Amino acid sequence: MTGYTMYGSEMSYFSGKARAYLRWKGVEFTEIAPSPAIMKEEILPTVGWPVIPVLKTPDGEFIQDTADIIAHFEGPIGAQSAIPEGALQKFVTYLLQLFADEWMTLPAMHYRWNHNEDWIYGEFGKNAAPDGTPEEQYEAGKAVGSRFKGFVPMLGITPETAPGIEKAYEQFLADMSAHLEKLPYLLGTRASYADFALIGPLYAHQYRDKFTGEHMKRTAPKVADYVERVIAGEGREGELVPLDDIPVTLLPILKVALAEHLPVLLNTNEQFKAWAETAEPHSEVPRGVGMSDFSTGGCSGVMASRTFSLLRLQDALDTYQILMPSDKRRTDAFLSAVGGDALKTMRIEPRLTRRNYKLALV
Ligand SMILES: N[C@@H](CCC(=O)N[C@@H](CS)C(=O)NCC(=O)O)C(=O)O
Repeated sequence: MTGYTMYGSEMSYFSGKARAYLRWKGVEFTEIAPSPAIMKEEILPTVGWPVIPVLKTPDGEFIQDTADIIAHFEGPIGAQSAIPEGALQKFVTYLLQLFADEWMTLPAMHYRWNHNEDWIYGEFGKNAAPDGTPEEQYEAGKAVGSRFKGFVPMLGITPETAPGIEKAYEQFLADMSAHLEKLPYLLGTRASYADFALIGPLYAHQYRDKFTGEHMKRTAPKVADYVERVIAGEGREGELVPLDDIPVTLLPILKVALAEHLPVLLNTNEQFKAWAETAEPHSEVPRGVGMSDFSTGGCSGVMASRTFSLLRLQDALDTYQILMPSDKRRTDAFLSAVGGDALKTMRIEPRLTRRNYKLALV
């Protein structure tokens, strides 16, 4: 497993997820922050849109999407798998990925763009104009960063929702700190897939961004320590919790995640279904299919209904729908305990897939 190149960045949410996994898995890879030339000459002609992380294999194949990057190394290689074997732990892993990838974008983007804006422009600028003066780097960074800042309103991040986003994040830090009192990783004494997913929001934005990171280290040092361990690829030894159990200390996190995210997912699914009724078979799916009301930390707002979230949800539902009866009974009891009853009957129809690095109908 040599000769892999990951086009990624220290400032990028999903690069952190992929990097943590690749290190944990022991993959030899070189990470390169894509210059404008790499973006134009390598990523755009193959992947078709400007995105990171992108993994280039020794055969010259390009893999985009962190789930696909991880899947590339899981399975037949014979080494330790990141995905738990236990049915309930596997299902919860995909629920945690859904939360980490698709809901934690709220605090990540809020804190970056409302508390670290000037600082992050400087960071983007170090990549975009490595030889420039600090002023030139700031301007170059602003040109790059403006595109990402542009996502803030469609995530429903406004002055009205900001206090709720902060309240929910503080609650998450408290719940995660309580969990880490009991276990060093989400599902045991070793790291697994859900830990890599959580590193997406927790590393680049919540730990590495200057002011947010200082806040985490001051108020939730156990979470900061966890982030340092997972991003370093630690946690290869140890075990997952025996008997396919879910640590009770994860329940508060999952309850809030489902209470806040599920209404948005249900509404997005309805809007997606309505869109699909008139769509051509196998067509590309738009990134948004309308707007959804949401509530977080007691504040309400409106956000774009993002179709990609349904793909991550589909992975969780797929594991649920093939459960053996005894696993299903345990999983149903678990879902009732965390407020996830709606998932028992939910279907993504038509099914989603990824084609040519984009979301598409199967
Ligand atoms: N779901 C993808 C998302 C990748 C992604 O959103 N990357 C961000 C940077 S962290 C990006 O480049 N976004 C550009 C865009 O969304 O247009 C994954 O898991 O890899």
